[in-house]
Amino acid sequence: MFEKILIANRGEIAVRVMRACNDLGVETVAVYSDADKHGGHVRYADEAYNIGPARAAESYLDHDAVIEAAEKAGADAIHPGYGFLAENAEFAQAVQTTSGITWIGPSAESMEQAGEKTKARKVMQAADVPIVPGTTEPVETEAEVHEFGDEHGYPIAIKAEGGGGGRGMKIVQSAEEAGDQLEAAKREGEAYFDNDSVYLERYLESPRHIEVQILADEHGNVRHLGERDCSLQRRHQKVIEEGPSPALSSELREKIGAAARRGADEADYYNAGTFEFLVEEEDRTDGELLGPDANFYFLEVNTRIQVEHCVTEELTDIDIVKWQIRIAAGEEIDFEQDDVELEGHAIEFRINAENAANDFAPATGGKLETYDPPGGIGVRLDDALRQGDDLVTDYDSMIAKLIVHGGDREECIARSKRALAEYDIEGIPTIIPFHRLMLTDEKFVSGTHTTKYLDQELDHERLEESQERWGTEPVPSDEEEETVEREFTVEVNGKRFEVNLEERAGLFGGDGGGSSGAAKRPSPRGGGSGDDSAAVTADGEVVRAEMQGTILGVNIEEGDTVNAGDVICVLEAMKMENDVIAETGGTVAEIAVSEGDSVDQGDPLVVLE
Ligand code: MV4
Repeated sequence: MFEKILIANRGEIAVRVMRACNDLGVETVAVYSDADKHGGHVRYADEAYNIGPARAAESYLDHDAVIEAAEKAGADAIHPGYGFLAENAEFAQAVQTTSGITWIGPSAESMEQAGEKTKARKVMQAADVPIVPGTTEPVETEAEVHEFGDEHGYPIAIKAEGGGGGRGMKIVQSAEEAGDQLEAAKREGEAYFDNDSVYLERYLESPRHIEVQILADEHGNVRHLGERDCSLQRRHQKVIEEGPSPALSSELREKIGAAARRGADEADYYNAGTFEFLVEEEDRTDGELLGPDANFYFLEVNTRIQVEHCVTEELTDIDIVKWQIRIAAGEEIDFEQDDVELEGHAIEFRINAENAANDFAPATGGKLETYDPPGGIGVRLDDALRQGDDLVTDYDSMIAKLIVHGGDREECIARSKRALAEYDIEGIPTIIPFHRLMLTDEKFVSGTHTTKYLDQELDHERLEESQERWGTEPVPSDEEEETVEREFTVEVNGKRFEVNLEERAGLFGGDGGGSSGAAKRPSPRGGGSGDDSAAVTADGEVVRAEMQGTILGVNIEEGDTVNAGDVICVLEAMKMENDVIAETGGTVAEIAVSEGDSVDQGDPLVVLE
């Protein structure tokens, strides 16, 4: 076993990995940027090294800085967590070739292979794992797209060889669109992944997103730990994950799990990994499940521990992170496939510092005035923050994960309602109100939601209502005067009452209003920095950066017409490439950024007229 592991990450996942280290009796080393000097992961570690400025490219993504810190600390292994360097084959290779330091993850070769989509499709095909009907070689011409459409029908997905996770995919609805979409897909592939190679798949209109957790060692043992259902997504960002899938029969579950196992075996894959599948929905009556003949197709492999791994840990009682470390240390998996049993039901809620009623706008700052997480039976919290901490907004907006376990889905949902009601956070907005809404949502509760549900079907008004009812921040309004809520406790005839008073914010000058976090005056979206009105001059709908990051590419030019839902530009943040999407259609009046620009949260990007 290793003696000391450096965790090349921050926040909750860094603490999660350190907890596994502690359980194994291994010392921990944190790295941190200037923005994270007081970070929870720094507090938790045995020792910690500053590796650079807030900008991730100069700290958490700096290969040399991370490896140097490991050498300085005398660490004998590096765990990358998720995001940042976790799926960077070049970094894995650099760690592997540094003497005395082991990479905790799959081989650099596996990571590279998973990144090349047609390669991965070929390997799966060889292992008899169904892939989405389509090509396993790149396509070049419009004629090839037409030919595919004639044979398989429309719509067709054109995907970038280097894509994944919601990027580099174009949908062709009819033969007339083939030429334009092929060109667009190639252009995006070239701009974002340095690779204009694209391939084709039949586009499934409303699939479920099912992923299978794999653990494999370097001695040829491959186990699957069941599946997670991640169908509840907003613009490719997962918000709630659960397992087992409420849609699969046990026969179908076994088939998909066995397929993932064959795939991992064929690819000589080791360490933890996730095999993603699309499962085609069918017309189902209440309580009916997808049977063994339902269509399922391999989509891609994630070569890292995932945010939602905890769902599987709760179901199987297997510590996946601990196994990642043991496998990297050369140990052999000591349980058989038949020993893996899924116990009950688990749901994970991502606690993001965002306001769901305001288009999930991330908080631009704030302090955890109150942080009082839930507990009790079936409740697990993975977090790194504590009451009194300032919110760090330089990376992503996820501050914690609540994972709830129950004997069945019904008990799990009841416990989830209870746990989310217990969760008391003040000083920053969170999407707890959104989660509480989902737990009363007919579609979610019945388990019939698909990947389209949040983006296309959920009524925005219900988000506002839930925010009003359960949120600590007011629903944004167009009115100038915001109200501030203050809580008082009174006793009337010996009985205790909690009283909320609403007052106009203007009545409080400065911070003369005491210490309640709830009394903070909310800043209107994008208005935080005050000086950004100078950056754009055109009138119209200003599209702003949702997070700090780097502009990887701009897809539009001034004068272009865009439709709602079009990708305007791509913003890299936390190593993830995020599409910036037009909320409304319009004409591009002004473009405030260009490729390579570094932007802060709230900065204007584009003005639409
Ligand atoms: C698809 C698809 C339908 N048909 N491919 C989106 C992320 C990228 N990694 C693959 N994605 C999809 N590929 C075919 N042939 C639908 C999606 C998709 C999706 C997939 C998983 C989870 C959420 C999604 C949301 C929208 C679209």
